[in-house]
Amino acid sequence: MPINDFAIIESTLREGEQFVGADFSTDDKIEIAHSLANFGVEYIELTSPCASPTSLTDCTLISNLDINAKVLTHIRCHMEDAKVALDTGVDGIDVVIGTSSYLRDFSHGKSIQEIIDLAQTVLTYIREQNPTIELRFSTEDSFRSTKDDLTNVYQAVEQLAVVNRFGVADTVGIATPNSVYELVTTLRNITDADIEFHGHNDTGCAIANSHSALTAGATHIDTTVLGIGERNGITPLEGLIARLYAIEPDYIRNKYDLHQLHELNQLVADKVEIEIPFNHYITGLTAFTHKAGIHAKAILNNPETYEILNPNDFGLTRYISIAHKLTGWNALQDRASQLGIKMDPKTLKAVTHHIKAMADHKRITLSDVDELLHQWADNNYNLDKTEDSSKETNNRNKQKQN
Ligand code: HCA
Ligand code: CU
Repeated sequence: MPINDFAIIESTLREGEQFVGADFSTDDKIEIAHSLANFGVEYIELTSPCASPTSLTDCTLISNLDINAKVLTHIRCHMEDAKVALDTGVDGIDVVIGTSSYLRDFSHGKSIQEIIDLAQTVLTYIREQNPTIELRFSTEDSFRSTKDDLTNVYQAVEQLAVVNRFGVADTVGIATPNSVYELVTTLRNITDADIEFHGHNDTGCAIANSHSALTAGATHIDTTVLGIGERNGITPLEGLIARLYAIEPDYIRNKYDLHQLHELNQLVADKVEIEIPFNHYITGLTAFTHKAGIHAKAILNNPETYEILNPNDFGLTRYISIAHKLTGWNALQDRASQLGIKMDPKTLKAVTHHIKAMADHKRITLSDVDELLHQWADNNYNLDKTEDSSKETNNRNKQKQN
């Protein structure tokens, strides 16, 4: 199924607050909310107003901000929580209750029938109080709940005809793309309402699982910036964007302001006092860095040979690393022309050989390479000297080792 109609429920200000390093002040939340809305996420989910006194006031405050995103809050399936959430002025309420035996036995202690009864009471109440609020019902730990239990719960809620959206949650990161596809398909057969997927990343499947949910008919995906959340978090916003851009680049380019992604990542990384991981999707330091000579050559001819994401679309640039033993003469030629140096192919290949030999024995830097390119172009070295100078380097290094 083509990915051409979905929405992001951005939960940095809810699931993300559950990240061990997160302690957002009110101003932080306002800044992040603006930044998320400017990027273009459709929804911003906030911590339950029942979590703390400031969570309540922040919920009301952020609901009233002039931003281009709907504001949701997230509550337990609980009458008191529902009453407080309704008073905040949010655009929508996400209600959740655990259905796995773990959560029934070790958390809230309710049977499936009691869950159904409670859901009926709480959801009907919210709908009566506010006929237009967006109402979502989700089962926590869906992927360790039995199919029968889930079907019974979802069918009972569907019959109430009060919710706009159902959710499935991979609370512990156990799901795989196949199991997500299967569960979302089951739910799709129960309801015509929207379907949301929330996936934890304990086993590295969160992005693939989110994508699988969309292909099975889900309409909403939960993300957080940098994937922050409980334990190692959930589907990272940047990873979802990368995954979907790889399939529908035009659609994603038009839907979100991709140039803002890096700044948004840096903002959240600073607030939670972490670095953006070097290998992070799109915004990590090495996401657009190429190294091996054969990669560099093809990248210089046509970047798409080794890039499915165009860094320019994200306001970023690619980098070709050349100061190492895996370098190649095409990359060095490109560097030489950046420096305004002209070299005949024979000299270029010889200097490449020299640089590789040198890098075999010590770490070299881009300025070492630049210096060598200049020296060789100025004929300070000729081909005979090459041999000598690599020998010299070898000898020097050998002496150092001894
Ligand atoms: C949690 C709850 C939740 C809820 C997801 C949802 C989860 O563990 O804090 O409402 O869909 O992972 O199950 O984040
Ligand atoms: Cu979660």
